[in-house]
Amino acid sequence: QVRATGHSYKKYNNWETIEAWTQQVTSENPGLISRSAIGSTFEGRTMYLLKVGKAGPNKPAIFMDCGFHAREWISPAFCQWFVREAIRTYGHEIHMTELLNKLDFYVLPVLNIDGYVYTWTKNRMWRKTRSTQAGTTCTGTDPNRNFDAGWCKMGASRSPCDETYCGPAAESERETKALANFIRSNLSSIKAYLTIHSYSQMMLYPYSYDYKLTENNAELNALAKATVKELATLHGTKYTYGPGATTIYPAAGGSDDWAYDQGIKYSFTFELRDKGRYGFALPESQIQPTCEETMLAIKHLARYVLKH
Ligand code: ING
Ligand code: ZN
Repeated sequence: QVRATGHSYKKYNNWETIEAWTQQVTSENPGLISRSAIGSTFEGRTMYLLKVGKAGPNKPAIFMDCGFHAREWISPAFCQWFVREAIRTYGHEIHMTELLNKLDFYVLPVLNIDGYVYTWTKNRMWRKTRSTQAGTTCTGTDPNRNFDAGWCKMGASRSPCDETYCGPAAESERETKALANFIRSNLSSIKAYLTIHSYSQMMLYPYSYDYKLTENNAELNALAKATVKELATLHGTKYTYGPGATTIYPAAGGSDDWAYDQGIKYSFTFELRDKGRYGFALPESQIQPTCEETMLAIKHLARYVLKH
């Protein structure tokens, strides 16, 4: 069977297509988008990062990544959708225009590229990276258990064959190391960290590695409440929200907890649609409604961050 290789925002795109899209969207929108590489994956693929915003001095930034877990295909679809909406509505819609004039969005379309490729070619339900190591025949580390935030202390496994394997050490994966290095190097500008997963319809904030609450828990709670309310205005999609440990499950080594402890006070994990009917295999017919409602949430959050 032959599948057209052209890019579509309403379809799931393979990595080859997404990679070509990062090049094309950048060259077609030079005043709004620039592309850099933050590293490469275990299998040698380039990790492209898009910077979306109108050029200006000393702008604050929001970092957003997609595709941590290979099988969560709606996540990379959302990062692509976000970039399109930014370029499509800049100069036409007042809120997007103000956002892009006053801050930059760093968008990492797929963190776990090797895993994503594997879900297209070998196993649709793969979650982890594709790194190998001496002493085991099992492949892959869970990138969202691999950050230096209570690393492997709970809700993670030290067994390389498990789905939540935390890796041989924190930041052992080339992909998580690249992301962490980029954030460490840009801490003075990054005001918010957003990481997009699926599924469950939840908006989570730290902590997941401990039952303790953050210093700004009340603010994060109020912001999450308002954000999921905004999301629901479009299609009535209901999200729950709260600290990760008590809202989904305790899990150490997550990127949102790590970013928060680096000093990024607005740090959230989004779990997009659905609640389990299709799960990771969310039909392509739901890409548009899911991305449209999530846009409302991200724009609401970004406006809040800009004002605070
Ligand atoms: N859920 C996340 C996971 O990595 C999570 C939940 C969020 C854990 C934040 C730790 C920190 O298990 C999915 N669906 O991947
Ligand atoms: Zn995930």
